[in-house]
Amino acid sequence: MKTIKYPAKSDWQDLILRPEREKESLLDTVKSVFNDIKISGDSALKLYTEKFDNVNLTQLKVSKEEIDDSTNKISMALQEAIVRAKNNIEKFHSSQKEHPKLIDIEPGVICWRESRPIEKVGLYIPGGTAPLFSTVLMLGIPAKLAGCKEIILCTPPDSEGDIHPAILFAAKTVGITEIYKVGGIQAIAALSLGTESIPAVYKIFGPGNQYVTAAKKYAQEFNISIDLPAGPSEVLIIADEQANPSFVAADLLSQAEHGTDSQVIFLTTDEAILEKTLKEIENQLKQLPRKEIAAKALDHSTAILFNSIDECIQFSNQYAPEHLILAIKDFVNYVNKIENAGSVFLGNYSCESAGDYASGTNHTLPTNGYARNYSGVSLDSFVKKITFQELTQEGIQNLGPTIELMAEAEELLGHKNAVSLRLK
Ligand code: HSO
Ligand code: ZN
Repeated sequence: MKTIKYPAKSDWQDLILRPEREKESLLDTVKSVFNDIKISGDSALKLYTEKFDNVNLTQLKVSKEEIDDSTNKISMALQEAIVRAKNNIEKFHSSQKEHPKLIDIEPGVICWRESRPIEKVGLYIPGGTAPLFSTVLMLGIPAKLAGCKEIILCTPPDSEGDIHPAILFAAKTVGITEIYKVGGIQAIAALSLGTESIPAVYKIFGPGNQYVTAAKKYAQEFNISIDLPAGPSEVLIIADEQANPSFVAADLLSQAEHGTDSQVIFLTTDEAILEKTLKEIENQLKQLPRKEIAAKALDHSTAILFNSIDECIQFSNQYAPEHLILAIKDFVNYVNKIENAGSVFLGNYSCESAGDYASGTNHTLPTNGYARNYSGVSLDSFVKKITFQELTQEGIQNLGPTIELMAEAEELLGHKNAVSLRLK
């Protein structure tokens, strides 16, 4: 971890830059996979699965027996943990339900807004080094609560043609039954275009590598929307003199272990805490099975000493972290000052892992500075909001002349006429 002491404000802009990522254009690859899926559907999906996942599948859909069997393949303790997390996530996301409010704008003019579920959604769960079954909960629970009619889950199979049982158990717990063994660009293409066995959807959610990310970007050309522009995980921690260096180190490492491209930032006002935390990172890193990954992430991460917590907050607002941890005594005084962050963790005991798994908030959050203009996934991500209005005869009598005047000024006499006829 690079250490910087009391940087000048003019240097902040450079310090908030995310590590440069390969700019290789994957568009040609993405387009050609989409084209193959469009022409050959399932048989192209199977060929790609053979090529990239090294398995020859006869059936893409996970059977009911496979889903049910997941229960026998994971411990009772893990099953209970998943159910508990599910209940907490459900509790928090249920509280996001909105009830239509009828607004009396003027006499005879009533307007309101109602949510409707996005009918068909696709959830992508990556395979690879860590089976992210927690993401099944984070996407599946709000999709169910919103009332999405079709929830299609795609995830790549292992070389035996199996899906990790915890992914299947999480899906079963949420009530998702349409699960397909397909990953990568081809999964996103199938969800975008539809094949014989995989239905096309209207919105695609979920994390993924650079290929999946490029494919989600391209899917938007087919009028499909996506959850968030994806990027590597990140956390920014602000600590004062009362922070616990071993907690801070553990939280930094918990994000660093996600991937070599993860970024962790540590800001403090206390030089002793800085030194102790760096030492703790060194010690704890050695114990982690994913130490090589975490070490690479730490190579492009920074610890910065600042003069005041206010300055730390200003820097954090400029950086706009996916996760922000305030390991400071009087965090209540700073909550209002936070402008840009995906999800915030307050005090020494609120570790990011709590939000990653089980406290109730969603872990699909804006990265790469997008916390400046995007929210994380929530119930809202799975609905559209439709506005309604009812004007009575009295309403149009009252408001009509105003509309006529504006229409005439825009030289749209057809618009004016629609009112004038009703005023007669
Ligand atoms: N921290 C990740 C989410 C996650 N962590 C899943 C563990 N499992 C989002 O940045
Ligand atoms: Zn995490």
